Amino acid sequence: MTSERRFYLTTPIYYVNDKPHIGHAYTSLAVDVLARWKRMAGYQVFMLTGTDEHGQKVEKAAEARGMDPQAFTDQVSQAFRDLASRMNYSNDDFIRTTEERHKTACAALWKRLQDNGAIYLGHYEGWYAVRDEAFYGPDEITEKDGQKFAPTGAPVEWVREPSYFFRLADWQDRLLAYYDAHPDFIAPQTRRNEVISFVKNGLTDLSISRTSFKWGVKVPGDEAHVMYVWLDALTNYITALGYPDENTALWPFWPADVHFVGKDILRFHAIYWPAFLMAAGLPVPHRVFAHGWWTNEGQKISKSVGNVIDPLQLVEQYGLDAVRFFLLREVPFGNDGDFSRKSLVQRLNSELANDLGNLAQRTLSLIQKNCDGQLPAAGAPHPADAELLDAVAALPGRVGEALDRQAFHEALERIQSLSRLGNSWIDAQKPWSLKKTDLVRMASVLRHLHTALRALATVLQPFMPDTMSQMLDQLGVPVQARDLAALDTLLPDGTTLPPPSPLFQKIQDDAV
Ligand code: ME8
Repeated sequence: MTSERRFYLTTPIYYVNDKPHIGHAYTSLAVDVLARWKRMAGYQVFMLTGTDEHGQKVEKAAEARGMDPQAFTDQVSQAFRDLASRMNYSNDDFIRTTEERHKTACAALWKRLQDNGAIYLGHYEGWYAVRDEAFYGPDEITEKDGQKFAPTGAPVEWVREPSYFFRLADWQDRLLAYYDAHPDFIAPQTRRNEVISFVKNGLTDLSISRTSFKWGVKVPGDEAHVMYVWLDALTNYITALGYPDENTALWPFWPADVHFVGKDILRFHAIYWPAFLMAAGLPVPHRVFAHGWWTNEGQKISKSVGNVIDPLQLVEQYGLDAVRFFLLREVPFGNDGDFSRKSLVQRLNSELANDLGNLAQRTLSLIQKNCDGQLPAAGAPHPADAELLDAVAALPGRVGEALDRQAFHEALERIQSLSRLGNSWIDAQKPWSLKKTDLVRMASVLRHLHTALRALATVLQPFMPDTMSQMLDQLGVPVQARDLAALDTLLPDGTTLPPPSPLFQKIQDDAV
């Protein structure tokens, strides 16, 4: 395979200070859908997720539970691993920053930065927010009731300690030149503009080690220091490919095609990370996509408000694929979105049960009843066919185009519009009436509808893998003919189709 056919995509690695919630499930879901799509399009894909286990925030969380940090991180990291399997994510690796391979990679990157003159020893004095694991300048701080806060709302504390610094200020112009030469590096556009204006305002050197606590990767040659947790965390993306060994089978996946992140951590990925990489002489990722923030029924999701949404509870109640579909369908990827059970139920009932489910059930029952469950042959072309068949032929390209921009909602809208077209087409062609007047045309109409359903089920696989696999079973599509290229080959006439059963149930939810 050529290098163009490789695709590497990552989720953030999540802090293990608390159990996973809907926001974590959401980012990983988006990554999973794109990973599955690219595999289906013939790419060699590597999808990475994992947990970020060092730093003061995790150390404090362990302390608060009276646990040793390693035992604590073992426990919470497992909850993220379980989430990945329950949500049916297709990650190829799950990385933990407490693993030896990662410590090796961090030490190697540090040495390379040091050898390249990008690091110096100094003294840090300034504001630090443990919740964000981030340093803030004096102009960013506000005060309320005697407590100082970062712009994110996180409380800050004054830190004064010896520290190694990364010469970030040196990279200001080169970063701006990089953004300019690579307009797709930061998405969406509004966030790109924010990053550029932040960098234009001036960068200061970045403190990259701490001495006031121990829970981190030790700085090589100066063990009184642990590495700043963000330098440690970002390195995970290359650790997983074998860094510092650049001869591994996975290393050709670098640079990453897309790092998916929430908008809260874009600065780290779009400023610090490319600067570290350039300073180390390593290639910079192709793209960082920062999606928006979920609120719950209009409220910020927070433990203190008590409105944290447990993704596994939702799955329990509504089914895995319904939840996967809803999360990416409801909100334009990149925008903030509000989670509401009412809109979840509405979407599932109207788009899955009514539109797609009905189209499948109507078509497959008619084939079962009127064609002895054998896939009918398409008859002579009819002027009405083009409307449906042209839309079917265009579907994979249109979905792929949207997914290449990480516009998941648009991909689903394009799919949805074919389901709607299928329903209006079946109503207009009335195969149930043709049964009495023109059996050849009836067979042809049902065959075209089958072709449309096959395309719909194929392109929906990344979003709803289990349900679409059942749908493809019902459509008689062999397992080896379910990728995008297979759509170019028609199924043989007469293929036996099993008796259909409804794929989506309407939800009655009295609570909404
Ligand atoms: O920041 N809506 O980890 P983290 C949408 N360890 N997405 C949300 C969300 C919400 N309400 N809440 C969380 C870290 N997320 C670092 C990352 S990467 C090298 C290190 C998602 O556990 C979103 O992707 O705080 C956000 O960026 C991420 O969880 C933050 O996870």
